[in-house]
Amino acid sequence: TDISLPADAPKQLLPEKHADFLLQYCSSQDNYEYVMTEYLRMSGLYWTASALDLLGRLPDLRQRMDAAAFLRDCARPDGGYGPAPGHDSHLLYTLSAVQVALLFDLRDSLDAGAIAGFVRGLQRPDGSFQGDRWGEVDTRFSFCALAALFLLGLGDRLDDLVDARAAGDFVLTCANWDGGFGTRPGSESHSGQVYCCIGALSILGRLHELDVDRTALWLAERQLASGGLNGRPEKLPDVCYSWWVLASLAMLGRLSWISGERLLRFVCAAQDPEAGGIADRPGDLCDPFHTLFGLAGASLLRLGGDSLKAINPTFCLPVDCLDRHGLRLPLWTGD
Ligand code: 3PZ
Ligand code: ZN
Repeated sequence: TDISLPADAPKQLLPEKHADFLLQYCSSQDNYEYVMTEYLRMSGLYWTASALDLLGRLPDLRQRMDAAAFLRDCARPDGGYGPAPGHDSHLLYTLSAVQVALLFDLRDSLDAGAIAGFVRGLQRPDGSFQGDRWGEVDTRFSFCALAALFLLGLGDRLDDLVDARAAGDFVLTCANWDGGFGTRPGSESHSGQVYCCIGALSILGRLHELDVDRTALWLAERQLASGGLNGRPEKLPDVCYSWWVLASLAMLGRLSWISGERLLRFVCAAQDPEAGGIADRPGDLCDPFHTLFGLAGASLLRLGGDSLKAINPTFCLPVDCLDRHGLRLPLWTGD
């Protein structure tokens, strides 16, 4: 289950094209209703802004929109954030809101205490997190909870705010025999879930408790002949998995376990050379989500020349953005 790259597909990264695509995307009504559809608009803004920042073009977006007003309108009385004004809060959009605030230098306008209270209220006795008051549990939410607290500058107070020990223990019980991780104990391994679990453990400083080589091997096996990576065995390659897998390997100090050149060729082939943007795979429709994760992957590989800023693998934010806010997570070398 793989694809072959079209012979006429682009072979170079086209950064200026992607900036045009992202800026254009936000101003087109049709697109706005598709991905920037209300139920995920806060995340859509994060994908777009983070990608533009990697390209050095965030000021263009800053000029066109009032991020401070949008954040204010999406804040909820429970301390969390919804995807758009009037929608319920959820950990997914709360993390996106904190990421947006950092990108736009609006951290001081957030009520860190209220957000921390919202996050704390979603932890369960076994250490897991539910995404909202309705109660679905998923390792994605463990990552969102810990990442939001860390990005608020509360990294050294995690133990006072939540049960950090139990949070890490829960994530570790979601490890599978194959080296991957699932949504809950015993569920099937998936690249996106592996990223969330490794990200959570990286924030907690507990990566050394993993069988690192077993996990890195499962991740490395995601690369197919096309150069692309899949989310689990027998599935098609997809550009967004280049991020989930690559960032996980970077956090484990095992980036060299896949071929960066072949992956970059796959990502380049998924670009639209006319309108800009990156799709899940060559020939498909481009969107800001795959554009961000394609660029972020290329940034981690350091093969795109000087056109991309360096990215932090745990938070998918430019390193200079984290530096500016004094946020530092010691990078683990994997041994
Ligand atoms: C996409 N979401 O549920 S979604 C997402 N997918 O909100 C955003 N790779 O229309 C965009 N597939 C495009 N712009 C797709 C985010 C999904 C992931 C779907 C997808 C990605 C292949 C089919 C889940 C972080 C946050 C959310 C997700 C993953 C990671 C869709 C479908 C789903 C969604 C949005 C639009 C096809 C963009
Ligand atoms: Zn995808």
